[in-house]
Amino acid sequence: MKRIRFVEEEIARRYDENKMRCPIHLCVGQEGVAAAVGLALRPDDLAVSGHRAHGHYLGKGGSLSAMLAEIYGKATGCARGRGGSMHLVDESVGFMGSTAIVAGTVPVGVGLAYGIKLKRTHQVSCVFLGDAATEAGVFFESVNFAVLKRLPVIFICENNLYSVCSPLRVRQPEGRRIHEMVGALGLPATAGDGNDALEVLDRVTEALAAIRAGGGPRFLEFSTYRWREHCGPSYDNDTGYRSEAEFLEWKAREPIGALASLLLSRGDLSGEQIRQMDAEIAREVNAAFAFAESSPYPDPASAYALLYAEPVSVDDGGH
Ligand SMILES: Cc1ncc(C[n+]2csc(CCOP(=O)(O)OP(=O)(O)O)c2C)c(N)n1
Ligand SMILES: [Mg+2]
Repeated sequence: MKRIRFVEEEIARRYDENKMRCPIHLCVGQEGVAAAVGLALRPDDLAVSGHRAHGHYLGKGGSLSAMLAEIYGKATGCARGRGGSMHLVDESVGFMGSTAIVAGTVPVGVGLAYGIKLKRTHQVSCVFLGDAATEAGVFFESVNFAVLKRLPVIFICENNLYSVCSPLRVRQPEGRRIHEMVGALGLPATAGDGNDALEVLDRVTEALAAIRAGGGPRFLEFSTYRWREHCGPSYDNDTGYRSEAEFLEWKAREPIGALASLLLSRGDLSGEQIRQMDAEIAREVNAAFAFAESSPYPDPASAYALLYAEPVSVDDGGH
C-alpha cells in the first residue's frame, strides 16, 4: 500500500513538469484493495484492469521502474512506451492489460478465464473494475458467460461512489446495491470494506480457493474512495460534485493508517520499522523515477512492430 501511495504522490508532485505526457488516474486512498488482492493472487494468476490501474499493476508484482518508464513514454516501459498510464500491460507478471474504455477489459478477463479452463492450468483470472463499469452492457454479457461456463474468474469491483463527477444516486435507482444486482446473474456476490486491507485479503483468499476448487466465478464489491480528482494530480472538492466533509470522512479511515494503527497496537510492527519501510520505499521510488527519466524514447521506426505476436496453442479437449 505504501509503495502505491508513495509513487502516486510523487507522480502528482512531478506531473506539472510536463514530462509525463499522458492522462493519469490516481488511486490514492484506494490502495487497500489493490495491495490485498495482489497479495492473495498467485504470481501465475492473470489480471486485467482499466484506466485507474497503477495500484493493480504494482499489487500484481509489476515493476515500479517499468510503470514509471511507461508513464514517461519510454522504450523501457512495460508497454515499450506505447501505452502510457492507462495501458499498462506486462505478461511477465500476468498483468494482461488495461484500457481506457470503461468495462473494455471485462470480456478480455473472462476470455482469459475461458483459456485457463480449456488449458486446465488452475490459474484464476482477476478482473478489476469500477462501480461505473457494472453499468456497461458488456459487463452483463461477460458475467453471464462466466456463470454459464463456470469460469475461474474473480471480479473485483472498487466502488468509490463516483463515475467521474456523477455519484451513484444519479446513475442507479435508490436502494440498489451493486453486488445484489450482480448476484441475480447467478454467482456468489458480496460486499466488503475496501479500506480494511485485512478484510479484503481474507475475503479474496477465500473466494480464490473456492474458484480454484471449480466453484465458478465470484464477484466482490469493495467500498473505497479516491482522494484526488478523477483524472489528474489535483484535489477537486471545491468543484461542487462532492463535499469536503465527505472527503474528510473517508480520509479519516484510509487504508494505510488503519492497518498501521492496528499493527502498532498489536506490537506486530514498531514505529522504527515503519520509518525504515518509508525510507526504503522512498529510495526505491526515487530510483524508479531516475530510471524512467534517463531511459530512451522508443525508435519511431518501431511504431508498428508487433509486440506480442507469439501464437498460443490450446488443448481444448474437443470443446
Ligand atoms: C465506454 C466508456 N464510456 C465513458 C468513458 C469516459 N469515462 C472514463 S472513466 C469514467 C468513469 C469510470 O468510473 P468507474 O468505473 O467507477 O471507475 P473510477 O474512475 O471511479 O475508478 C468514464 C465515464 C470511457 N472511458 N469509456
Ligand atoms: Mg467509480
